[in-house]
Amino acid sequence: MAESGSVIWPSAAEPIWRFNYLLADSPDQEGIAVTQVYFRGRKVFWKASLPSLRVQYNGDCGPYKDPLTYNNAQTTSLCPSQRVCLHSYVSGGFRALQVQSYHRIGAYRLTHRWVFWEDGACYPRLYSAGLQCNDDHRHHAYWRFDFDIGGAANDLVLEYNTYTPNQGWGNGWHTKTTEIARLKNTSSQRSWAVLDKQSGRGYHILPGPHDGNADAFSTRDIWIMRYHGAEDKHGQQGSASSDDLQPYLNGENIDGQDVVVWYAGHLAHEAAHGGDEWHHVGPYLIPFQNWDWA
Ligand SMILES: [Cu+2]
Repeated sequence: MAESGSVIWPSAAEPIWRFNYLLADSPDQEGIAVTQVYFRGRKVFWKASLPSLRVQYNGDCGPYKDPLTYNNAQTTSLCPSQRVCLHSYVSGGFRALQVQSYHRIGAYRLTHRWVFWEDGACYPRLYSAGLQCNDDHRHHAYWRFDFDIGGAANDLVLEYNTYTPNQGWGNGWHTKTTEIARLKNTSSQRSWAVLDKQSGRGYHILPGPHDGNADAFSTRDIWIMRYHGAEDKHGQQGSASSDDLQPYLNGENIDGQDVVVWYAGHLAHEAAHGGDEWHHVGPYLIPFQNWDWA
Protein backbone atom coordinates (compact mmCIF):
# COMPACT_ATOMS: atom_id res chain seq x y z
CA MET A 1 0.00 0.00 0.00
CA ALA A 2 0.93 3.61 -0.35
CA GLU A 3 -0.73 6.95 0.02
CA SER A 4 -0.39 9.71 -2.54
CA GLY A 5 -2.10 12.85 -3.69
CA SER A 6 -1.91 16.22 -5.38
CA VAL A 7 -2.24 19.47 -3.51
CA ILE A 8 -3.08 23.00 -4.58
CA TRP A 9 -2.95 25.14 -1.45
CA PRO A 10 -4.78 26.99 -0.09
CA SER A 11 -7.14 26.77 -3.07
CA ALA A 12 -7.27 26.53 -6.86
CA ALA A 13 -8.20 30.21 -6.89
CA GLU A 14 -5.11 31.06 -4.83
CA PRO A 15 -2.47 28.46 -5.76
CA ILE A 16 0.42 29.47 -3.51
CA TRP A 17 1.88 25.96 -3.25
CA ARG A 18 1.32 23.09 -5.64
CA PHE A 19 2.89 19.62 -5.37
CA ASN A 20 2.39 15.87 -5.36
CA TYR A 21 3.16 13.68 -2.37
CA LEU A 22 3.82 9.98 -1.89
CA LEU A 23 4.31 7.88 1.23
CA ALA A 24 5.41 4.57 -0.26
CA ASP A 25 5.76 1.03 0.98
CA SER A 26 8.97 -0.87 1.49
CA PRO A 27 11.34 -1.25 -0.38
CA ASP A 28 10.94 2.52 -0.77
CA GLN A 29 11.74 4.15 2.57
CA GLU A 30 12.07 7.91 2.34
CA GLY A 31 9.13 9.19 4.34
CA ILE A 32 6.77 11.54 2.55
CA ALA A 33 8.39 12.46 -0.76
CA VAL A 34 7.08 15.67 -2.30
CA THR A 35 7.54 16.07 -6.06
CA GLN A 36 6.89 18.70 -8.71
CA VAL A 37 6.80 21.37 -6.02
CA TYR A 38 5.83 24.88 -7.19
CA PHE A 39 5.68 28.10 -5.19
CA ARG A 40 3.49 30.72 -6.85
CA GLY A 41 3.73 28.92 -10.17
CA ARG A 42 7.51 28.57 -10.15
CA LYS A 43 9.26 25.24 -9.71
CA VAL A 44 11.21 24.77 -6.48
CA PHE A 45 11.86 21.02 -6.22
CA TRP A 46 11.80 18.16 -8.62
CA LYS A 47 11.67 16.06 -5.47
CA ALA A 48 12.38 16.41 -1.75
CA SER A 49 12.50 13.48 0.64
CA LEU A 50 14.09 11.97 3.77
CA PRO A 51 15.96 8.94 2.43
CA SER A 52 18.03 8.08 5.50
CA LEU A 53 17.60 8.10 9.24
CA ARG A 54 20.40 6.55 11.28
CA VAL A 55 20.85 6.24 15.01
CA GLN A 56 23.99 5.57 17.05
CA TYR A 57 23.89 4.58 20.73
CA ASN A 58 26.51 4.73 23.40
CA GLY A 59 26.77 1.13 24.60
CA ASP A 60 25.71 -2.07 22.88
CA CYS A 61 22.53 -1.02 21.06
CA GLY A 62 22.47 -0.47 17.32
CA PRO A 63 23.45 1.24 15.19
CA TYR A 64 20.11 1.24 13.38
CA LYS A 65 18.70 2.58 10.15
CA ASP A 66 15.08 3.55 10.66
CA PRO A 67 13.04 3.34 7.45
CA LEU A 68 10.08 5.72 7.17
CA THR A 69 7.43 3.87 5.16
CA TYR A 70 3.70 3.58 4.70
CA ASN A 71 3.95 0.25 6.55
CA ASN A 72 5.16 1.72 9.82
CA ALA A 73 3.04 4.90 9.59
CA GLN A 74 -0.15 5.21 11.63
CA THR A 75 -3.20 7.41 11.60
CA THR A 76 -3.54 10.04 14.34
CA SER A 77 -6.46 11.82 15.98
CA LEU A 78 -5.80 14.79 13.69
CA CYS A 79 -6.24 12.57 10.59
CA PRO A 80 -8.07 9.39 11.65
CA SER A 81 -8.41 7.98 8.14
CA GLN A 82 -5.11 8.95 6.46
CA ARG A 83 -1.46 8.28 7.16
CA VAL A 84 -0.39 11.39 5.26
CA CYS A 85 -2.00 14.15 7.26
CA LEU A 86 -2.57 17.56 5.63
CA HIS A 87 -3.41 20.33 8.02
CA SER A 88 -3.62 24.10 7.49
CA TYR A 89 -3.04 26.57 10.28
CA VAL A 90 -2.02 30.16 10.98
CA SER A 91 1.05 31.06 13.04
CA GLY A 92 2.44 34.55 13.60
CA GLY A 93 -0.06 35.89 11.08
CA PHE A 94 1.18 33.56 8.33
CA ARG A 95 -0.76 30.70 6.84
CA ALA A 96 0.94 27.33 6.63
CA LEU A 97 0.24 23.87 5.31
CA GLN A 98 1.67 20.97 7.29
CA VAL A 99 2.05 17.59 5.58
CA GLN A 100 3.10 14.89 8.00
CA SER A 101 3.23 11.20 8.80
CA TYR A 102 3.50 9.55 12.22
CA HIS A 103 5.62 6.39 12.44
CA ARG A 104 6.23 3.70 15.05
CA ILE A 105 9.52 1.79 14.78
CA GLY A 106 10.38 -0.34 17.83
CA ALA A 107 10.11 2.00 20.80
CA TYR A 108 10.39 5.07 18.60
CA ARG A 109 7.66 7.49 17.74
CA LEU A 110 8.66 9.61 14.76
CA THR A 111 6.85 12.42 12.97
CA HIS A 112 8.09 13.45 9.55
CA ARG A 113 6.73 16.84 8.61
CA TRP A 114 6.91 19.34 5.76
CA VAL A 115 5.64 22.84 6.48
CA PHE A 116 4.90 25.08 3.49
CA TRP A 117 4.45 28.75 4.43
CA GLU A 118 2.57 31.31 2.41
CA ASP A 119 5.71 33.46 2.09
CA GLY A 120 7.53 30.62 0.31
CA ALA A 121 9.46 29.23 3.27
CA CYS A 122 9.61 25.45 3.57
CA TYR A 123 10.52 23.74 6.84
CA PRO A 124 11.42 20.04 6.66
CA ARG A 125 11.24 18.53 10.15
CA LEU A 126 11.79 15.25 11.92
CA TYR A 127 10.38 14.82 15.44
CA SER A 128 11.46 11.90 17.60
CA ALA A 129 10.48 10.43 20.95
CA GLY A 130 10.95 7.07 22.63
CA LEU A 131 14.01 5.16 23.84
CA GLN A 132 14.98 1.94 22.09
CA CYS A 133 17.72 1.39 24.68
CA ASN A 134 18.37 3.26 27.88
CA ASP A 135 21.54 4.97 26.63
CA ASP A 136 22.41 8.35 25.21
CA HIS A 137 22.20 8.30 21.43
CA ARG A 138 22.16 10.43 18.34
CA HIS A 139 19.63 10.35 15.49
CA HIS A 140 20.91 11.55 12.12
CA ALA A 141 18.25 12.62 9.63
CA TYR A 142 19.31 13.03 5.99
CA TRP A 143 17.12 15.04 3.67
CA ARG A 144 17.61 15.04 -0.07
CA PHE A 145 16.59 18.26 -1.86
CA ASP A 146 16.51 17.94 -5.63
CA PHE A 147 16.10 21.62 -6.48
CA ASP A 148 14.81 22.54 -9.92
CA ILE A 149 14.49 26.30 -9.49
CA GLY A 150 13.59 27.74 -12.87
CA GLY A 151 14.12 24.29 -14.41
CA ALA A 152 16.64 21.53 -13.81
CA ALA A 153 19.77 23.07 -15.28
CA ASN A 154 21.67 26.30 -14.81
CA ASP A 155 21.99 26.25 -11.02
CA LEU A 156 24.46 28.26 -8.96
CA VAL A 157 25.49 27.32 -5.42
CA LEU A 158 26.67 29.91 -2.92
CA GLU A 159 28.03 29.70 0.62
CA TYR A 160 27.82 32.49 3.18
CA ASN A 161 30.38 33.27 5.90
CA THR A 162 30.63 36.57 7.76
CA TYR A 163 34.37 36.75 6.98
CA THR A 164 34.09 36.58 3.17
CA PRO A 165 34.48 39.93 1.35
CA ASN A 166 32.13 40.89 -1.44
CA GLN A 167 33.07 38.94 -4.56
CA GLY A 168 30.13 40.18 -6.57
CA TRP A 169 27.45 38.18 -4.80
CA GLY A 170 27.10 40.47 -1.79
CA ASN A 171 29.05 40.56 1.45
CA GLY A 172 29.79 37.09 2.79
CA TRP A 173 28.93 35.04 -0.29
CA HIS A 174 31.17 32.97 -2.54
CA THR A 175 30.35 30.38 -5.16
CA LYS A 176 30.90 26.63 -4.94
CA THR A 177 31.72 25.26 -8.38
CA THR A 178 32.56 21.59 -7.72
CA GLU A 179 30.87 18.92 -5.64
CA ILE A 180 31.60 19.36 -1.95
CA ALA A 181 30.56 18.31 1.56
CA ARG A 182 30.63 20.95 4.28
CA LEU A 183 30.36 21.43 8.01
CA LYS A 184 28.33 24.09 9.73
CA ASN A 185 30.21 26.98 11.31
CA THR A 186 28.12 28.86 13.83
CA SER A 187 30.70 31.59 14.43
CA SER A 188 30.68 32.65 10.76
CA GLN A 189 26.88 32.13 10.40
CA ARG A 190 27.64 29.71 7.57
CA SER A 191 24.69 28.95 5.29
CA TRP A 192 24.08 28.08 1.67
CA ALA A 193 21.92 29.03 -1.28
CA VAL A 194 20.92 27.43 -4.56
CA LEU A 195 19.99 29.88 -7.29
CA ASP A 196 18.79 29.72 -10.85
CA LYS A 197 21.44 31.66 -12.75
CA GLN A 198 19.07 33.16 -15.26
CA SER A 199 16.42 34.55 -12.93
CA GLY A 200 18.45 34.95 -9.74
CA ARG A 201 15.65 33.21 -7.86
CA GLY A 202 16.69 30.64 -5.33
CA TYR A 203 16.47 29.23 -1.85
CA HIS A 204 18.57 29.97 1.19
CA ILE A 205 19.41 26.89 3.30
CA LEU A 206 19.85 27.77 6.96
CA PRO A 207 20.71 25.21 9.66
CA GLY A 208 17.97 24.79 12.25
CA PRO A 209 18.66 25.67 15.89
CA HIS A 210 18.55 22.03 17.03
CA ASP A 211 20.50 20.48 14.16
CA GLY A 212 23.50 19.56 16.29
CA ASN A 213 26.96 18.68 15.13
CA ALA A 214 28.54 16.13 12.84
CA ASP A 215 30.63 13.46 14.54
CA ALA A 216 32.70 10.39 13.65
CA PHE A 217 29.52 8.42 12.89
CA SER A 218 27.80 11.10 10.76
CA THR A 219 30.59 13.19 9.43
CA ARG A 220 29.10 16.10 7.47
CA ASP A 221 26.23 18.60 7.59
CA ILE A 222 25.59 19.27 3.91
CA TRP A 223 26.55 17.74 0.56
CA ILE A 224 26.21 19.68 -2.68
CA MET A 225 26.19 17.39 -5.67
CA ARG A 226 25.41 17.16 -9.33
CA TYR A 227 22.17 15.36 -10.10
CA HIS A 228 22.36 11.73 -11.17
CA GLY A 229 19.21 9.65 -11.33
CA ALA A 230 21.05 6.59 -10.03
CA GLU A 231 21.94 8.48 -6.84
CA ASP A 232 18.25 8.62 -5.86
CA LYS A 233 17.82 5.25 -4.18
CA HIS A 234 14.35 6.01 -2.80
CA GLY A 235 15.52 5.53 0.75
CA GLN A 236 17.75 2.53 0.13
CA GLN A 237 20.57 4.96 0.80
CA GLY A 238 23.48 3.68 2.83
CA SER A 239 23.19 1.44 5.87
CA ALA A 240 23.00 1.71 9.64
CA SER A 241 26.77 2.05 9.76
CA SER A 242 27.30 4.49 6.86
CA ASP A 243 25.37 7.14 4.96
CA ASP A 244 27.38 6.21 1.84
CA LEU A 245 27.23 9.74 0.47
CA GLN A 246 30.97 10.19 0.15
CA PRO A 247 31.21 8.03 -3.04
CA TYR A 248 28.93 10.51 -4.83
CA LEU A 249 31.52 13.26 -4.36
CA ASN A 250 33.84 12.81 -7.30
CA GLY A 251 34.82 16.33 -8.13
CA GLU A 252 32.15 16.99 -10.73
CA ASN A 253 31.46 20.51 -11.86
CA ILE A 254 28.22 21.92 -10.37
CA ASP A 255 28.41 25.42 -11.90
CA GLY A 256 25.41 25.81 -14.17
CA GLN A 257 24.35 22.19 -13.63
CA ASP A 258 21.39 20.41 -12.02
CA VAL A 259 22.18 20.43 -8.29
CA VAL A 260 21.05 18.11 -5.49
CA VAL A 261 21.61 19.04 -1.86
CA TRP A 262 21.72 16.53 1.00
CA TYR A 263 21.35 17.98 4.49
CA ALA A 264 21.86 16.16 7.78
CA GLY A 265 20.38 17.12 11.15
CA HIS A 266 22.08 15.54 14.17
CA LEU A 267 19.71 15.03 17.07
CA ALA A 268 21.29 14.20 20.43
CA HIS A 269 18.95 12.37 22.80
CA GLU A 270 19.94 11.86 26.43
CA ALA A 271 18.54 8.79 28.11
CA ALA A 272 18.21 10.70 31.40
CA HIS A 273 15.48 12.81 29.78
CA GLY A 274 13.36 9.68 29.34
CA GLY A 275 11.38 8.54 26.36
CA ASP A 276 8.46 10.94 26.43
CA GLU A 277 10.29 14.07 25.41
CA TRP A 278 9.97 15.06 21.75
CA HIS A 279 13.04 16.42 19.97
CA HIS A 280 13.24 17.79 16.47
CA VAL A 281 15.68 18.71 13.73
CA GLY A 282 15.49 20.33 10.33
CA PRO A 283 16.75 23.30 8.32
CA TYR A 284 15.00 26.44 7.13
CA LEU A 285 14.54 26.80 3.37
CA ILE A 286 13.78 30.44 2.59
CA PRO A 287 13.13 31.99 -0.85
CA PHE A 288 16.01 34.14 -1.93
CA GLN A 289 15.85 37.18 -4.24
CA ASN A 290 13.61 38.06 -7.13
CA TRP A 291 10.55 35.98 -6.35
CA ASP A 292 7.53 37.87 -7.64
CA TRP A 293 4.76 38.27 -5.13
CA ALA A 294 1.55 37.87 -7.07
CU1 LIG B 1 16.05 9.19 20.61
